[in-house]
Amino acid sequence: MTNPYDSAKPATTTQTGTPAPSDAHSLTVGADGPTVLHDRYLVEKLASFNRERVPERNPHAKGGGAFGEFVVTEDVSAYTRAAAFQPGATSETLLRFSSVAGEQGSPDTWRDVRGFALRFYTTEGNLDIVGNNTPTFFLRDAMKFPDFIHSQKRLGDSGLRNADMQWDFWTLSPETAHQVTYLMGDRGLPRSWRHMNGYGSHTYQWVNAAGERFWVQYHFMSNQGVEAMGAAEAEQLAGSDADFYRRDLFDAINTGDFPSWDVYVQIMPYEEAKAYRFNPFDLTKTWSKKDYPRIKVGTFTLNRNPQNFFAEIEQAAFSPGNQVPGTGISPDKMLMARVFAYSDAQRYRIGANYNQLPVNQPHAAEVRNYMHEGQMQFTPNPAEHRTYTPNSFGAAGGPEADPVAGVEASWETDGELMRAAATLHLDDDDFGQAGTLYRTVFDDEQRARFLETLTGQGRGITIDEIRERFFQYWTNVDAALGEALRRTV
Ligand code: HDE
Repeated sequence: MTNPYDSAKPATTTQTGTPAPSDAHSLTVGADGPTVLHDRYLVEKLASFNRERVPERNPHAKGGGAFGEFVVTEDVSAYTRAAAFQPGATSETLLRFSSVAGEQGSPDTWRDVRGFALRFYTTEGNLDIVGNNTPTFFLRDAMKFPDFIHSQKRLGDSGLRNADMQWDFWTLSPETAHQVTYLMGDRGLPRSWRHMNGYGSHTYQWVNAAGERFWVQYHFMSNQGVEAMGAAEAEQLAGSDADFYRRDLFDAINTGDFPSWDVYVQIMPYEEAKAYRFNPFDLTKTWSKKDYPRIKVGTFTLNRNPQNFFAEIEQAAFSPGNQVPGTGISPDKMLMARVFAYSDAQRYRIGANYNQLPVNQPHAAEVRNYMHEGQMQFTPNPAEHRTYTPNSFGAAGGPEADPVAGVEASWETDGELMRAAATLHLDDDDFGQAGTLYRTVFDDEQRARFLETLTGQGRGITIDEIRERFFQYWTNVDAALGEALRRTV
């Protein structure tokens, strides 16, 4: 193999293609004289350097990702007409993993929920299922989201993270108990991104070719198995290798050890939502797999690392609003707010035309609309294309909306406008499913690690009133657990 270091280097250029004079010397008066302002290459290079960072995601700043392929191996066409979910269909995918609370430079192995943002580049446009490695979330109303994230980040005066703040919020918001139980359990410290499951978390909607509607929960089951990392190892790695997960994924794919996940769905017939014992649109709850067993759809495999981390991962812009014909959202309050929030965040982080970046463009469908201009417009429309619709210029004049192809998920709704807690169903309460998770899903070793973690958490609380609520919160989850914590903390 020729030595790559022997090849003659191409000439560096300015951003407009002109050969660059030097990457070592500024333009000065004499070798030792003042630097002149008209050194455009120096100014261009320094100005570019000052603008290299886009605002990090808030939350989910730290992460990593890769591309791959999804193959449908089963027949779920009875439930959805989406082209990407038809038997034998294949779609390119992008998956970004992330942590939630940490900033971009934070250690991968801090205890946290992990983001699992999955994109299918389908022939009907991009489908994004932007979930986590947990099937639930802390909240059921978006109004509390900014406050929740603030409580997980840093105190206003010292800029420090703080256990009192975290547990003050959690113990004043009982709906968080199910997700906090996941967070303080093994899911909060995965062995790697490859060794964890992903979940859509919300209830979504599927619509089949006959127009019949179903409620859906997405599950992405790791074929690498689900493994946890011990707290001591995680703490050591937080110091010695802050990018442990990112490196693990990149190296695995580089060596051809391609991770894969099986895609499953739980399907609830449309009408059953009304009578289900839990509110099926309550993001803090799971659907019993006895009531609605997982149905396999196919498998996706990650087999290609990004060529450029910033361009393809830092600027990847996922949104739960990116649905395709045959899929859609549900009346889950949090999900509906996310449909607005993600594109708002991305217009701020990246710019008005962020969807024209290669990583965000559809890769298997065309873009045709009348949104022609705005900051950094990348792809001008054909000259004969009109800037408005309706117009009298036929196909050349531009596209026309298609109410059949573009049909969206829907549901019936009525009632007075109000601000109120969601109506709870028969078995709904904030601690029941958390208790079930602790008592029947965790095994003995997991329960022991869980108690150890909570003991450490409890010892970090310095305000008596919050500590007492901490004990009560866990007693509500499981009385024996609450008593044990009163002994150990
Ligand atoms: Fe996010 N979330 N979120 N979130 N979220 C963002 O998007 C938001 C929620 C999740 O790898 C942001 O571009 C609101 C639930 C992931 O690029 C932002 C609410 C779930 C990622 C945002 C939620 C998530 C994000 C940050 C309450 C799991 C990383 C910047 C309604 C089911 C995606 C950005 C990636 C990122 C808003 C709640 C998961 C600010 C308003 C619930 C995996 O738009």
